[in-house]
Amino acid sequence: HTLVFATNNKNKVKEIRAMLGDAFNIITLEEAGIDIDIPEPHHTLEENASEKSRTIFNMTGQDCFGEDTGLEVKALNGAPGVFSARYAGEQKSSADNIQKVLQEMQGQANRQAQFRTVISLVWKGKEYQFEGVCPGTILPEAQGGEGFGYDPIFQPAGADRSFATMAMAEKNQYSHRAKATKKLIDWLQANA
Ligand code: ITT
Ligand code: NA
Repeated sequence: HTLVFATNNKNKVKEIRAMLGDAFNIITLEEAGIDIDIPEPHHTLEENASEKSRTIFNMTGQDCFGEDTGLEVKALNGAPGVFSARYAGEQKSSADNIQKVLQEMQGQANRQAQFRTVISLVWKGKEYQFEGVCPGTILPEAQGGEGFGYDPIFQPAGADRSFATMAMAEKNQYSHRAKATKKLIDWLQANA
């Protein structure tokens, strides 16, 4: 089976490909020759994930999926959440986003946070969603050079160091994305 993955984030592709094995083949937007930045106009991960998969389904008619991910920090009332990609501003980098969270978390006793991924699959024109949550804490400073995004400041529950200190296979033992992808794979194996 072949699915188009409605993303422009190469790290997401790597992490999900590592889990899919041989049964399912994913084609990136780049490989499909589709050059668009899909808008994320909504205020929930669910709606933005839907926007990604439906936009690509409407363009290609192919089975496809997209995902939206957010870092939800308790002491920040769930921020950066759905705004994770542009928390420090539209043109800012991951390093800027990390700096903003670290600054807002200065002196905060409650460091609890979670990553949440919502995958939206469009299969034969119908939509299905799969959620993955990874609980953890925001570290006092950035740590490690692996991964991407907020990985240097997020320590998953059950580990003693950040996602950015982990090889991908180890991150996938804990991660939000891996949990949502597992549900996607289970669904595909049962229904595809
Ligand atoms: P799409 O093309 O799939 O939209 P994106 O990078 O814009 O890719 P999102 O809209 O889902 O992704 O934005 C989520 C942001 O949160 C993303 O830019 C990263 O900086 C961060 N992020 C997502 N997954 C992460 C992970 O597993 N670890 C650390 N940071 C992550
Ligand atoms: Na995006």
